[in-house]
Amino acid sequence: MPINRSLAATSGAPLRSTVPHSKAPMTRIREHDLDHALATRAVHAGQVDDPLAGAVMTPIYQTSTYRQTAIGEHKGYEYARTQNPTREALERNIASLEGATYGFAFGSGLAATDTVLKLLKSGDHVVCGDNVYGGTHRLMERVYSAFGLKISFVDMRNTANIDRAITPTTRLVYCETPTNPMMFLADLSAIGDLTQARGLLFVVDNTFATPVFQRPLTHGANIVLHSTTKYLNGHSDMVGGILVTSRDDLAERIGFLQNAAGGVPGPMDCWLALRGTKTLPLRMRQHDANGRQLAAWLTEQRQVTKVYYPGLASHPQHDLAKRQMSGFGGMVSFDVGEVGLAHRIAKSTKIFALAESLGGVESLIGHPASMTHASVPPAMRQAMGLTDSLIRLSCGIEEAADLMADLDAAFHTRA
Ligand code: P1T
Repeated sequence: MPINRSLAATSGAPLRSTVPHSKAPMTRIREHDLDHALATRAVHAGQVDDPLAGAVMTPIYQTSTYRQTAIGEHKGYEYARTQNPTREALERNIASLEGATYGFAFGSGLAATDTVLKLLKSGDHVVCGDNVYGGTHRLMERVYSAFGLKISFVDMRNTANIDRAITPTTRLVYCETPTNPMMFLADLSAIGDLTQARGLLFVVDNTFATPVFQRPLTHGANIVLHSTTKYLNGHSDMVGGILVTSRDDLAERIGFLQNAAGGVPGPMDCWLALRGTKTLPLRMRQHDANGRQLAAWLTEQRQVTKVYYPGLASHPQHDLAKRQMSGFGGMVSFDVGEVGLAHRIAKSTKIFALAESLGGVESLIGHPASMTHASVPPAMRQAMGLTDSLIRLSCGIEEAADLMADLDAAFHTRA
């Protein structure tokens, strides 16, 4: 089947807006955006050709507004907070990869999480994984609790913990799997069944696995969230987030919030993310291969007391990982049992850059206790095994042997 990317197929190119002011803008995939296999969709889904010059790449519509031919007469684009063709291409592309109907891009992953929490109201209760990105924890605890949301943080490795935490005011279950940085898994199908039976919203942050390795909507999730800053962009050159869903009612409300609260990304960042997703399946293969090799190598190092990677047969949830993921990715955490050694390793690598973030082509090393998860209370960190001697690796796409040699040299740096 030919790939249809005409602008008319995108928007219907109406002369009059299809989005009345009272209605939310909703970016919906077109039927043909679900044609073909994932790797083909990564390159083509959601894109539009440039109607002016026929540019093969979706242009960056770097504009804040659009000319109207008469009052209320336009091509479906009025103001760039509400609609932008580059953003819509990205929203359709990632919705297609996740098998969703609608996509909504935001200025950061946390802005996407913020929008999820705005679906709720004061007094509502959220059951959230106890191990989530530190910023997600901080947003819930330090921002939304002041607006009357009640949050319970539970260990989602055991679905029964979620069941036990549910109260009559529970509205939402918020889950990361694999988790950042402990690489704990949650059983998506089991939680999908539970939330459906209890009438709760089920939101999954799929940033670590990406749709290449895991598609939460097929397990009963209602909304999938990404920090597009990470693997989807893959080149560490923008910050963004996205929500995708197939539910019309949720799409309408998220679209309303995207426009009403305005946490949208700029077109340049959307374009960078869109360029990234074209190579996502290719990059994930190499991240995964490097993740597997490095995790296995780490288990053999005498300085390493523990390795956290779902692709290891020794991972307590390896069977679940094999069931719900088709690859394990490039994130590996390990403990060296001694804070001083962790600090020495983190500052001594040459290829691995000591930096926040993850998912880029370049390898990064991080110290979660003082970096990404510094805002999580120390007692909570300790309880889940997130010690001060834990190191997190984002394995890039470099040669695995070079990465191992880099770590090996860092392991042997003298105090
Ligand atoms: O940084 P931002 O684009 O706002 O995304 C937030 C976010 C959401 N979900 C997960 C799983 C994340 O890892 C993040 C951001 N994480 C880092 C910056 C980090 O180094 O872990």
